[in-house]
Amino acid sequence: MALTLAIIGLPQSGKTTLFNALTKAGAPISGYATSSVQANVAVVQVPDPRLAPLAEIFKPKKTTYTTVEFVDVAGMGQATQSSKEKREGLSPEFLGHIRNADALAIVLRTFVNENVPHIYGNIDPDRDLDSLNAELTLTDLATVERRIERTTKAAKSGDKKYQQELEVLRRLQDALNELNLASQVQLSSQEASMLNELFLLTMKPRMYVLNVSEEVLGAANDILASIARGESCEDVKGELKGIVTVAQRAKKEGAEVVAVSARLEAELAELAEEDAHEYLESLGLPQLGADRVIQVGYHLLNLITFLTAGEDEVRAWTVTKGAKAPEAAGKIHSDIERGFIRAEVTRFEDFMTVGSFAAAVKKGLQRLEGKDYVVQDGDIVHFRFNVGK
Ligand SMILES: Nc1nc2c(ncn2[C@@H]2O[C@H](COP(=O)(O)OP(=O)(O)OP(=O)(O)O)[C@@H](O)[C@H]2O)c(=O)[nH]1
Ligand SMILES: [Mg+2]
Repeated sequence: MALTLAIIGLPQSGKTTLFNALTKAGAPISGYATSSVQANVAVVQVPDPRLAPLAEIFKPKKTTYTTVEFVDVAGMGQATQSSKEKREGLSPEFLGHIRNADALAIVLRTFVNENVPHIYGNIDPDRDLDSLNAELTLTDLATVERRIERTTKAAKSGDKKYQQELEVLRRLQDALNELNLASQVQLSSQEASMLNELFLLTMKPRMYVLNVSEEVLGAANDILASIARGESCEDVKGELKGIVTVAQRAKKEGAEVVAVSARLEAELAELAEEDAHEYLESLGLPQLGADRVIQVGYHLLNLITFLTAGEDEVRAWTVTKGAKAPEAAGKIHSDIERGFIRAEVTRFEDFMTVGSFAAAVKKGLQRLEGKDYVVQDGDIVHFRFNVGK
């Protein structure tokens, strides 16, 4: 099952435009709308520059990319406006869609477009993020308070487990009451796993997608790079100011941030790949923003890619960071996990310098790894296994 990123943001921030760009750039495998709340769902391929050169060498019958799922949900705006008075958080229909997401892609508008009014009357991504966060934290607060009620009753039995749980829930309650994100609360791994079943929205890993005007895209990318390096970028004007503020916030939170022009991306997605790349080059941009969003989203999910390569298929596979060789084998087939003997591992970069597995063995570039080997991103793996009788 593909892991899911929910695209959320204020009304008219460019969510659907981005979604369309993502699904075209990433070649949708499936797309459908669900339930009463309108949602667009699509599984997209994760762009991986390693597959094409491998396919060049192996000339396989099939090349297979890893995938992630994006959901574009309408409805947050209405919830934002009504619940401001009622302090009740998000509507249940909307929630259903984002509760189960593994991470959030939060679209923040900085683009100027006179034909697209902003619900708050002017452009201010920092305020918009506050507003979205308020919505999410209030929803989480309601969840936590319901749980506190239940746990308080259970704790009357004197069971220590419930006392502990209550203590953690109260800490969360205090943080959320101050409109802090649950992810900013210090928790031990045991405490964090205890909270998993609450599916808190502000616990989810998040990326900020700044939807910027096409004209400032280059400058926005420079700013993101500078801030990532720890520079301050105080001396900017206009639209760039908001971009700096969000980038600094992201850095403080440990969240990812990407700048795109959703409209430009949607237009580029209509072009043939070659034309799109030519156009990007003319703008001085290294890569499609949609590709960046997919790749950053993929890493946000704590996933890495290992590769298999042969004449039948060149393929990228997803495992969670830290997975050991047998678990990776199990992604291919449970028999391979069960009968795991060894993994022959060649680094992609090493393989490309020699061009074949035989040459890699000869040059000592292929390792034999056992069941405790932690698979690394970019490993080309061949599993030896034996399922016996
Ligand atoms: N200038 C400019 N306009 C954009 C950009 N992205 C989106 N728009 C326009 O903004 C409007 C809203 O875009 P949508 O993608 O529908 O926004 P949304 O967030 O899905 O809106 P709701 O689903 O109604 O909440 C459309 O008219 C888009 O053409 C952009 O990067 N630049
Ligand atoms: Mg939309």
